[in-house]
Amino acid sequence: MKEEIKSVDETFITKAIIKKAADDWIEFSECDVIVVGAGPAGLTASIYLAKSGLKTLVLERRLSFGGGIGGGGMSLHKLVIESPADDILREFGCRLEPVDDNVYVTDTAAMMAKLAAGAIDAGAKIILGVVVDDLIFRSSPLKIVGAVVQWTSVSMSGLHVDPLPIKSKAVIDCTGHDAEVLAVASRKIPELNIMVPGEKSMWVDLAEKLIVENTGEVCPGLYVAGMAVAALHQTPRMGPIFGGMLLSGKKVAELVIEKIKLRGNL
Ligand code: 48F
Repeated sequence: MKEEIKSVDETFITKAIIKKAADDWIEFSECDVIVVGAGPAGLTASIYLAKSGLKTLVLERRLSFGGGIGGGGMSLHKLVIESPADDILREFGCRLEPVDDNVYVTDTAAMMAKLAAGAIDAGAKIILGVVVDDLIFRSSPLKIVGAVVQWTSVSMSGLHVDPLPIKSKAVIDCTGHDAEVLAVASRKIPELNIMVPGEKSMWVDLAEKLIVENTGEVCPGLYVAGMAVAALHQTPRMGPIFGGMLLSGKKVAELVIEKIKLRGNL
């Protein structure tokens, strides 16, 4: 005989959600790393950051993760991955189909799901529906010490609602083509001398190489990975080939882990 469905009072649902969400926000209001954007670069970075034991918070504007993965190439549900980035996807159980020597194709849905599951299983906290619209900074020495967060829905409404600050040892801009966090830093903290000229037109091989090469620290406490690197360094775009995004995410994680360990904070 089937068990009867458990009866749950309406206000119990309300209280459980508010209490548990508040617990998370309080817990993560001070963390090791804030990753802004849950696209391929942000998800990959958060996997390795969380695996290393760092308290990692991923803040994503949309109500879904994956960023540009879901759109595949011109909305076709496949993406191209070149080696050695295929190893990263294999590590998280994503199936790859070889199409040439060291070149593979995967399903967009599989890649989104496997990277996100990898990050969550490693211990990263992903919060959807929030936008990072500013940074917290200190001078002497000049450094970034956190990010400022607003609900996406509030931000879209145009209502005047003050956001909330979250402190961290590092903030990583993984916001993609518009490099939104760096753009804010450039506009609102001019002493950082950050310029965001935007990416160049397509040149796949060069783009993939330069994305990984230029991934790294922008100023103390602020890092960049993924397509935001191209916007910062005015390097070419590459379209729906994703090896560079994954390798960039992994590289930034390694740099942040190294830096935080060096500071003796871990
Ligand atoms: O755009 P996105 O996928 O960036 P990425 O990780 O990868 C780029 C590729 O998708 C593709 C490409 C590579 O071949 O050219 O375009 O560099 O993911 C960025 C994520 O950041 C979120 C956005 O919704 C997306 O999911 N995002 C952008 N700005 C903010 C943000 C913000 N200010 N606050 C929170 N999330």
